[in-house]
Amino acid sequence: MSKFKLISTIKELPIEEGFSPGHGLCAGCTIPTIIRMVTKIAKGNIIVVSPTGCLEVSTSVYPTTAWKIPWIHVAFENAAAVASGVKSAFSVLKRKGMIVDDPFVVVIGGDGGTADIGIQAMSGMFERQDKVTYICYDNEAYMNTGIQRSGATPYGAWTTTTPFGVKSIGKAVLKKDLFSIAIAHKVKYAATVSIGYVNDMLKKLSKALINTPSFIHYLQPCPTGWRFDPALSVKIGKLAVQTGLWPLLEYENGKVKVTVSLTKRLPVTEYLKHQGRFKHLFKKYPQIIEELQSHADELAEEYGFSPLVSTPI
Ligand SMILES: Cc1ncc(C[n+]2csc(CCOP(=O)(O)OP(=O)(O)O)c2C)c(N)n1
Ligand SMILES: [Mg+2]
Repeated sequence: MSKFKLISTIKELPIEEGFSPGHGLCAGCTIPTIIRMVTKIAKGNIIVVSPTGCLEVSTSVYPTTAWKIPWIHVAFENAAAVASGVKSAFSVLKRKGMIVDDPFVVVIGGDGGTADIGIQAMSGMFERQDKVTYICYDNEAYMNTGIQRSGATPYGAWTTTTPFGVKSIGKAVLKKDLFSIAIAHKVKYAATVSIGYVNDMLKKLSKALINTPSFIHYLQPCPTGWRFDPALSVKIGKLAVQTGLWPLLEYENGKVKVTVSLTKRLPVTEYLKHQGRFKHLFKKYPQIIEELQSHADELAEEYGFSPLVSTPI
């Protein structure tokens, strides 16, 4: 990988595509964006492994495929294990002089496949320090099966399995912290990314490919499951960051640092109000909004963000 170049702007990306537009993902879904980025950064020298999820069902309907690079669909439980096996097979070919450059091996899976069903294989892969990058696109529920809650669904959110009602606020427990879980394994590199901050994302994807094992946690605004206008995906990705609910972080050389610091922090309502999955909080459960604000305030204190501003930026 000696010729590998760190990319930090869209202009530097090669023109060749690793993923074609003929897929069935929803309007406003930004999973294709991160895939196009990572396949371009790798200059096509990449093998992707995916568990089941929106990405898989929408890009590989027999007899078609949207993938222009080698892609393997496997079960939830073994995506990371399969990736480890693929990487070690190529390492052996390289050691024997049969290939010059072994490909980047990347798992791209949803939050259900990562935080819940596939976490054991991912943990093993990190613990063994296998040279694989794991990207979790986090749309905060089991979306392709009909919007069921996952371990990554946020506090207070409606899903079909966390309905709101007289006695229910929606999901009653907090979102699982995948970034910290990855760091606890002493991975070489981990980062959180957002579609609202594309250059930050490009830099982090570049670093993640060459500093393995690595973990990228991508907040994936989902118009269908979060109930918002598909035109707003990028705006919602930005608002998640600007309210302090989705801090843009990076872990390398054993330290966590903030990559986009907030000089103007918005109230969490600016993020919540666009999304139907939080509508009941405004009508019936204002105390949950206050709790979410306190959570954002705690994160702001931890990461040194500014006090709240009351008007949108
Ligand atoms: C072991 C197993 N359990 C359940 C399923 C059914 N199933 C298919 S996709 C899916 C949800 C995946 O959620 P996530 O990983 O968040 O991906 P998304 O659909 O949101 O993209 C489930 C439960 C399955 N295929 N295999
Ligand atoms: Mg999901």
